[in-house]
Amino acid sequence: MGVEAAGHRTALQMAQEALAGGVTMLQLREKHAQLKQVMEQGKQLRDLCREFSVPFIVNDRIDVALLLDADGVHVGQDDLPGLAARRLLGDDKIIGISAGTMEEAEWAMENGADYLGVGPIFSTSTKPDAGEAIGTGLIRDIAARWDVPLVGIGGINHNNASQVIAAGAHGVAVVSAITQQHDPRNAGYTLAENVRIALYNR
Ligand code: TZP
Ligand code: MG
Repeated sequence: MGVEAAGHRTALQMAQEALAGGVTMLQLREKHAQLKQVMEQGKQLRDLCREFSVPFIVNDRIDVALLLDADGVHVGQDDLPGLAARRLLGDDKIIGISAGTMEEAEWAMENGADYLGVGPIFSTSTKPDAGEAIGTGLIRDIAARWDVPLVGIGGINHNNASQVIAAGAHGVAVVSAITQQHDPRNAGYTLAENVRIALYNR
């Protein structure tokens, strides 16, 4: 969820609808806006997540996560390492780390990841530098090696989420499957429901 949301909705309205639909975690992902604006929006998103009892995660920025008293941070392979994030945030916060290869997954595990974000599973236009789609094989391979929560990301929607869960993911992370939809609340509901059904059937 970026500060600039799609269409006529603000990021806060979009988040409110997605949460009302039943999404189970929200990440503040903003790469371009001024930090004072990110902090302001972040406070509102954090308070909203607290109302819905849903964890609020900040992407990339450990400083912002700390200042907002977020529930955790998500770091990529180019961001501050997980162990450094842990020193700053402490043991009670969630630290998620991205992995697109087994080597990156190893690094993430060595860095104390609480969950791995694995992708891009399918092709995506939301993140132009995400690289080629990797499919669900890496999720299968990581799940066979470690007992760590896995979250698939990249081109996931209510139609293909079940494939990701069937491969061994515990959840999915999406941008466009909610933010680019006419009815984000219903999109969030359908996605969460399909994930629950796929987890039940695994
Ligand atoms: N990291 C890997 S793919 C991706 C990120 C942030 C973008 C996901 O967006 P979408 O619209 O769900 O494909
Ligand atoms: Mg990052």
